[in-house]
Amino acid sequence: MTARQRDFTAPRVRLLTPAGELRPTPEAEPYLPLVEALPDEMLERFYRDMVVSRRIDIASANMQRQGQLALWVPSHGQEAAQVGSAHAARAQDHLFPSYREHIVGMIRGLDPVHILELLRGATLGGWNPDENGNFHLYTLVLAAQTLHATGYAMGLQFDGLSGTGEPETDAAVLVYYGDGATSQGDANEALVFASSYQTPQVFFIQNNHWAISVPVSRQSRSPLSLRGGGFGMPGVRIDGNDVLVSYAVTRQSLDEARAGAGPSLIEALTYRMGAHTTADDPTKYRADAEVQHWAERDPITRYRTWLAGRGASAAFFDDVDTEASDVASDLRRRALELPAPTREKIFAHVYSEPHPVMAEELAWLEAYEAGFEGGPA
Ligand SMILES: Cc1ncc(C[n+]2csc(CCOP(=O)(O)OP(=O)(O)O)c2C)c(N)n1
Ligand SMILES: [Mg+2]
Repeated sequence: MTARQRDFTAPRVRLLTPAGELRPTPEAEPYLPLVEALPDEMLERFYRDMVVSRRIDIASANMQRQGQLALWVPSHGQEAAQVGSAHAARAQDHLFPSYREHIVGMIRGLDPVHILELLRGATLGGWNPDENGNFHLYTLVLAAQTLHATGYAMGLQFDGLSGTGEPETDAAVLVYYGDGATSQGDANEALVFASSYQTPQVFFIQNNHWAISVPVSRQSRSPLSLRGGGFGMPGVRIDGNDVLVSYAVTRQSLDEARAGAGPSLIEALTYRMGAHTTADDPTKYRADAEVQHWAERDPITRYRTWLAGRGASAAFFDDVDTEASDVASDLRRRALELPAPTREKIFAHVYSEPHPVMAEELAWLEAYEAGFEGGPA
């Protein structure tokens, strides 16, 4: 045996077992007080948000199948990772999503109709993060948001908006990306800069085990949480289907980042139960047994069991179901009413001043479309 390291393992930090029992693993013990400090309303809110997320997922996937959305990006199975971590952020923090974090945006105050607007092709842009809880734009270019986030965190630091010792105003950055995105150069460059400048930042990897049809086992031979240590920052691997640990570990990491302790990395082990997007068919590349294994670790079921065990009533669960249905049907109704963008809008914001090429292209498009009037559709 040579001195070369061959053992690459990391414990999975967990508070809530798949059976819904609060039984912290040894590494999770220090996080327990953060959960014990949560009021009942917050614990109930976690459940509500996870159920709302799942209902919106179903309603939106249906809309895509009915031809009302160009695409839907499901988050079924990842509700605990997203809801727990989103609630860990403070109002002044900045969140940089990839493209699957719909409920994170909603928790920050984004009206989800703006997400459907994008996926319906009814807008040519996104939303203003300043008016939407510092929830930044979706980024389809894998891992690009990790660099945006690190740049933003450096800016916070240079502007003296973090690490001053004022917990109510010090800000931090939380950036989401996937297991596949960890292979991008951008993700690695972001880790280098974050570590070099000790940015106030948390990297949150949702390891849902697949990058479309490529399994995470192909992309990394060691737990992704170990990448933190390789770049000189703490890394922790959590059970991403446990909303309590997702909340507590992210809370602690963001608190430390705001206080000036530098960046850290969280790998949330979870599973994408559905397709990558509605354009994907996962039955072509993954085994039913694997999906079944994860179905038995469902984040909502385990949390519901725990809540019921500590006294949540049947009426509470019924109310949440009703509310989630209402939110989803209201969203659907509003999405169907979204006006299509006018053809002028495509050209209007390319340059700040009128531009002859834009005028020429608009005239061409108008003439082209006029050619269909009265003729074949
Ligand atoms: C730079 C870049 N390369 C490739 C793609 C195509 N692509 C879109 S999603 C995806 C897989 C991403 O997997 P992961 O990071 O694990 O996130 P997940 O979709 O599983 O949440 C790929 C390869 C892309 N969008 N951007
Ligand atoms: Mg993935």
